[in-house]
Amino acid sequence: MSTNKTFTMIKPDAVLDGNSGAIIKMIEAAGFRVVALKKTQLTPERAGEFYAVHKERPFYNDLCAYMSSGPIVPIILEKENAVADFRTLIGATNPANAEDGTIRKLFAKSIEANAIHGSDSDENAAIEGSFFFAHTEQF
Ligand code: RTP
Ligand code: MG
Repeated sequence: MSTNKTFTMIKPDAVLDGNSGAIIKMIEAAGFRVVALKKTQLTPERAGEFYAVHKERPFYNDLCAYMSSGPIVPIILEKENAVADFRTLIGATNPANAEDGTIRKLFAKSIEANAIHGSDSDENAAIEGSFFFAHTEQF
């Protein structure tokens, strides 16, 4: 079996609501293995760097303010077909459109405060994972 990695982060709304444990439990129950995990907080500048791809989007400034407003839990995960399967597990960006049983359907508050991030490609998963974790922190 060949596995690959994805990167996720539990966003400030979900961490502050005390939902980190329930979300990690769902992730592990879906067959993902935790490779690296911690709790930290982004500065607005680092949030801007993480979401630089969205620089020209109208929601960029709000997103950077929100993502630096409280603690986050970044996690590297491993599984067969990790990136695509994880996007299925979290559901649509807007929780109003998310399928029943997805993490965003269960825990997201709004299109912005949507509980969790999921990488959109293998390449971005590697870039995003190394944004938060040294190689010596990944097992
Ligand atoms: P993510 O990158 O966080 O996994 O989310 P995604 O791929 O489903 O959505 P993306 O288009 O990459 O947007 C990144 C994050 O920006 C916020 N957002 N706000 N106000 C808005 O219209 C809006 N649209 C997106 C969300 O927090 C989204 O997850
Ligand atoms: Mg995205």
